[in-house]
Amino acid sequence: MHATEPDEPNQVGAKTAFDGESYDVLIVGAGASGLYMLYRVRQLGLSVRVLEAGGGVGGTWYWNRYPGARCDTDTLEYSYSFCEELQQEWEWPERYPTQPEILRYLEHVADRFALRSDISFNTRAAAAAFDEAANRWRVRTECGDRLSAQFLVMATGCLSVPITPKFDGVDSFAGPTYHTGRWPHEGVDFGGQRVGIIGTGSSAVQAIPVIAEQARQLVVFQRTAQYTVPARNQPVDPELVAAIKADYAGFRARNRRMQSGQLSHRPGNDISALAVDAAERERIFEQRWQAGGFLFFGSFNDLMVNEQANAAAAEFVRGKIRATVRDPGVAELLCPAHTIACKRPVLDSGYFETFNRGNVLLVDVQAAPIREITPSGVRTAAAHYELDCIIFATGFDGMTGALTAIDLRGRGGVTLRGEWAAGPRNYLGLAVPGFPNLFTITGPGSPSVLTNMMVAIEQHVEWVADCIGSLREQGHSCIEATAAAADAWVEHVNEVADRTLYPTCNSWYLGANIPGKPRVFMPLPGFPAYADKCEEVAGNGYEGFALA
Ligand code: N01
Repeated sequence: MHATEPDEPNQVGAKTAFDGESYDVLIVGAGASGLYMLYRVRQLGLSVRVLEAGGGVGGTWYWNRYPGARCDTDTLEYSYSFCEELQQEWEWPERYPTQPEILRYLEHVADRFALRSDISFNTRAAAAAFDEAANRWRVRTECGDRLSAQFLVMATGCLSVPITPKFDGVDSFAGPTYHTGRWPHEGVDFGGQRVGIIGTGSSAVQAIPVIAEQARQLVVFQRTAQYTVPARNQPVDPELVAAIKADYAGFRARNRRMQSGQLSHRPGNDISALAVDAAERERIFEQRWQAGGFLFFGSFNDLMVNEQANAAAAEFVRGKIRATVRDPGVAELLCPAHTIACKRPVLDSGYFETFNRGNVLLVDVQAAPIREITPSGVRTAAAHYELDCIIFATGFDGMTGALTAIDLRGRGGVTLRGEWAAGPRNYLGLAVPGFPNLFTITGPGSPSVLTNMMVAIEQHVEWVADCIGSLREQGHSCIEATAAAADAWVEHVNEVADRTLYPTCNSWYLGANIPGKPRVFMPLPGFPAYADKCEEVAGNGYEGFALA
């Protein structure tokens, strides 16, 4: 039995009042990017509709309701900057916002700016084709609506298509199964249960300590051990809040000049890890470990470009794991061997400590892989584990998954799936040759997930809105990335990534979590140079684009 998805889209045939309507702009997705895109399009005075698969706004924060879910960017930075009153008035209680708080915030934004009237909920975009004769996108939803628009903006998120590995027997399990990315709205009571959780990525690392406190037994199936750094969540510091709010606009502007799009008030240490002796290196790592959060990854300026520097940071974290986990065998199993931070860095609240609990069992599924799911549990190559429920914390088809899930067809009926079969090919992570008037917010080839997502989203939305406004002002009806610009861009993204240690391990950044997905490093390391490039392109009359 599988837990049902919390929201089922309308069935084919159950058309809405918007069937047959045409708009200036159609937006797919009402998460943080879709909401802001809607707000900006309205400011242009254009007609617009948003198609949203879920039953409410929030995107990631609508779907990911697993226990312990919270953002790992500081609250004061993981929020919109476009409205001074909003950012002054909103009060975040803790250093990192919980999923319910972020959702409450996004719902507030939707209400405050009366955005809901232009959003069709429970409406999943199924297909979109560019009609060359009419110069319009024709969009079909799963419920059978047909809408059209001059511009189509994909605000579909970087991590919105959950992946459940195709384990043998996965449908035979007698108890409920859950995916962290599709958590039941009513929550789950794990009291008295034997719970299995597969995966040890960011979602699992947040969920495991919370579920361990509720469950009778928690069995953690780990394929790759995880480096995680203490989040050190705490109530927000009122003095810091006052200081930031005294000049919020300046704070946002400074964050937009940071590579991470955040932490301008706590910048990284701009020296090499190899420029200091071992004792000093240890002192700096320790200082940042105690401060908590992503500050650790700013201990030195070369952790992601120099193998020796990276190895020093990795060894520091392994030392912490060995000092925390009482059973030396379990501690060794929890010690990762790969490059630190080449998989998406993880922050935790008591993750390694959880393995000292009597009711938590760590199972190494790298040494003894999962063979099958049985009606009563999980069988690995070494043993069978009896379980009452199973949680798949197995991640997402990142960056491209939500775009290729929709049957997108450009000029001549060419499909995006086909065009991207060997990896995403686009210009600035924003536009795809052959797909005119289509924009992708935080698409592959842009910094997106390597940057504070709110900063990445605002930069993209503002660029796209300005672009649409400028096209209309100048009487252009069509914009399309050129093939040459896209080829050069893909080459640039690869070159930049290859100068770092990011491509050195199996991560979803590389598509390595999906069997058969081409191994291409998808996000671009390099905000704010990227934002400057986007400005330059626009300033040069949309260089690299063909305008008609
Ligand atoms: O997913 P993941 P996630 N057999 O892909 C394992 C963001 N996020 O949902 O590493 C056994 O990271 C897989 O093992 P391996 C954040 O960007 C942010 O946790 O591939 N195991 C891995 O351990 C994050 O990176 C926040 O060997 C299998 C796990 O499943 C992204 O979302 C919170 C397997 C998947 O980890 C995704 O995180 C949560 C198999 N067949 C998420 N297949 C915050 O802001 C996969 N695995 C805090």
